[in-house]
Amino acid sequence: MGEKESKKILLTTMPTEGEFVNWTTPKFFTPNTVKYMPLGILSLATNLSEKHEIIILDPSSRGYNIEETIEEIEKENPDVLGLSVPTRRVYAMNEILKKTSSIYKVVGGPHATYYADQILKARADAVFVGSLADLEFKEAVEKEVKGIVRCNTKINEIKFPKRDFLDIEYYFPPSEGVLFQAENRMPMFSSIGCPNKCVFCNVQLKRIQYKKPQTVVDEMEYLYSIGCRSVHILDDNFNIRSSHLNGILDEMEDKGLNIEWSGRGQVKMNLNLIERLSFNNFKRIHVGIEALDDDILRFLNKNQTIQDIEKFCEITNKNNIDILGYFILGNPVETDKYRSKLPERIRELGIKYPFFNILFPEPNTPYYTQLLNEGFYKKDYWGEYMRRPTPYFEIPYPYGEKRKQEVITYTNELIENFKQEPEMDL
Ligand code: B12
Repeated sequence: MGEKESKKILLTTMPTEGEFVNWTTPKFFTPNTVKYMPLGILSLATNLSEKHEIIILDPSSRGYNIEETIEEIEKENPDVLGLSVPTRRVYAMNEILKKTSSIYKVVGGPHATYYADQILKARADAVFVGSLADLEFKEAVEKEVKGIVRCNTKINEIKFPKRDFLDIEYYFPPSEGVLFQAENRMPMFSSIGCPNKCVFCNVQLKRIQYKKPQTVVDEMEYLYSIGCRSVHILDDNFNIRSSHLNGILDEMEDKGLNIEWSGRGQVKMNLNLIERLSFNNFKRIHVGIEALDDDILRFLNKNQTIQDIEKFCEITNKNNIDILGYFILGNPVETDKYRSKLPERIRELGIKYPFFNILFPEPNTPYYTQLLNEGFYKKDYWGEYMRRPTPYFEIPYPYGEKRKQEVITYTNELIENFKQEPEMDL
């Protein structure tokens, strides 16, 4: 096919079927109530040449299994098939690559960064490595580039993702069964990357890039125009840099934009900005608290102390911004005393929506490497699994089955204690 012709391009997320088991959120392995649009492939689609026909599939949100996903793809018979793959869905990726008939199949997303060679062996024609891939993908579609493509797209060189490739209303949160109410909430990203090196995180390599404030606020206005009434900035870490926040606030004030908004970031921020955020209709902040104990925070290499958490909570509450705090339980340095005091301390700090997770050794995390080095794991389970992914693989719990049950029971008790709705939320 020549460079000038229009192609049919199908971009898809991965179905959950067969994904490796992780005990992060114990009761709720398959969250389905809250759905988010797949921003990565929407961004790719928006930045392609307009001459192409583009189809977006989201089996991840739609709940399709692998077979249904393959059927949908085959029905469309695309010239280009693009898969967006998180590591835990590598089994589904392999099946889809094996059983679809597009002549040009490519893979991108978080899994591609670490496992490009294995993905090529699994029959992909090209693999896109790096955090933003829009410009490289655009070129590859025209030239059918093969092999590993190293990506270096800059955040301000691309257009923000258009949402109308998908049925927008399908993604609005329901009015029941959710942790908090936010009318027609939609996510967007204003930056990528994070400077911290927490041991449990598998995104250690991303260089930080910020969108221009003007583009951020243009995107908020666009979201409003398509029915959104609550914008969620779903960045890796949106509030590290004061000038980024001030820029957005200046722009919102200049334009008189008064939409409700929220964001995902860290407790260590310029606390002087909180009042101004609140004044500009900022309603809720999602932060990784992880633990209320300095030893645990140190173990996690979390760049914050109890004192930072306390100051942050005090000022945020004073300004009527709700706190959604993520916690990690099951740390090896956690004591019974710590656990029994935790609910009370969370209430004292005014963390309105505590969200409990269990420490999990994801592939490519410092925590997993540490478990290997210290002999808790006698072999490289993930290395082996990646060479031959089997459905629903479960890595053994590093501290034994008995301990695992204790941690799960205790975590579920905490969830009950706060009467959380059974739904994961980012
Ligand atoms: C927002 C977000 C979400 C949102 C939106 C996802 C999205 N963007 O499509 C929602 C809530 C849906 C989500 C869900 C999940 N997420 Co998420 N998510 C994120 C977060 C915070 C930011 C991603 C983002 O929007 N970036 C901005 C967009 C533009 O970039 P992008 O998605 O990376 O896409 C660019 C490139 O990766 C590349 N690319 C991506 N796909 C493809 C495909 C092709 C063909 C090509 C060429 C290129 C390409 O080009 C894109 C545009 O430049 C990241 C953290 C991070 N650091 O990346 C976690 C992260 C990606 N998520 C993660 C996980 C585990 C999940 C879930 C599996 C969780 C679950 N329990 O179900 C699901 C998978 C859903 C799916 N789409 O299949 C992990 C992945 C870990 C890993 N190594 O695999 C991350 C890294 C968080 C973490 N540290 O654990 N997520």
